[in-house]
Amino acid sequence: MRARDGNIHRGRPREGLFAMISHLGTMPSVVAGALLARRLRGKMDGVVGATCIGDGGTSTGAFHEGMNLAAVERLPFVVVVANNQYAYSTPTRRQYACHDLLDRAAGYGFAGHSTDGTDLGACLDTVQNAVAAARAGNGPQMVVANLLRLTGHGEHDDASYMDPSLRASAVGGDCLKLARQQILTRGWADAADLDTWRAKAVAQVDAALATAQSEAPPDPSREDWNALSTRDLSDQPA
Ligand SMILES: Cc1ncc(C[n+]2csc(CCOP(=O)(O)OP(=O)(O)O)c2C)c(N)n1
Ligand SMILES: [Mg+2]
Repeated sequence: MRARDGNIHRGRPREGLFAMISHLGTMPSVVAGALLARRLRGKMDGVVGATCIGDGGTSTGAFHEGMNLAAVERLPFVVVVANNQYAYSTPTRRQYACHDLLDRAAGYGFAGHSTDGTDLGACLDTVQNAVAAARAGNGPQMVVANLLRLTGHGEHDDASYMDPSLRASAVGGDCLKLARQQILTRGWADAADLDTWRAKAVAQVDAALATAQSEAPPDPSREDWNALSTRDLSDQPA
């Protein structure tokens, strides 16, 4: 990102990867719109559109509009909700009044799937089934993965508001540690490989950080970096 933007705003629209929009709830509308555009051009050929969102994001008006459009148009659309029990500091009991976020799937006309968000294998199976169902013409699919956000929302948030009993509950496992265990148990990779990949990733992050920190700060009147791989899709400096 050349330190110019948050690390989740990159995209490659020509390859069908849209840069995430920070305004919560908008991505379902963007993905549904893209799917509709493909259909109108007669280019569906098995394509499935997917996006993910947090529990807090599901309360926005934009989320509702996107979900409704996807359902009415019966688009091959998959939305994965990471229900991590908090939106910033807002606990889920202050976020929604339905029993389970999955209850909303039926209201929208989506098929619903619940999964243990701390279980890598369960997540892979659930998302794979949802994608297959969407691809097979069964309309939009909503996956709700339950887990606990073990840190704050961002670096600035120490998560001191978090109910400590949640850590000991079924959702409280550390996804990364559990995934490592599962990968080893299932023989998908061995410990030496995992350690090497981790060390390589850490080195890459350290190098990127050092590069970003050694560069001059961006000059807004000259800077032409942008999050999209296709420059013609964004405004250029005068
Ligand atoms: C439309 C809109 N309103 C408010 C915000 C500010 N905001 C950013 S993240 C966030 C909480 C999101 O909660 P959740 O989706 O559960 O994500 P998590 O905190 O678990 O990462 C809020 C309110 C925003 N980005 N967009
Ligand atoms: Mg959340």
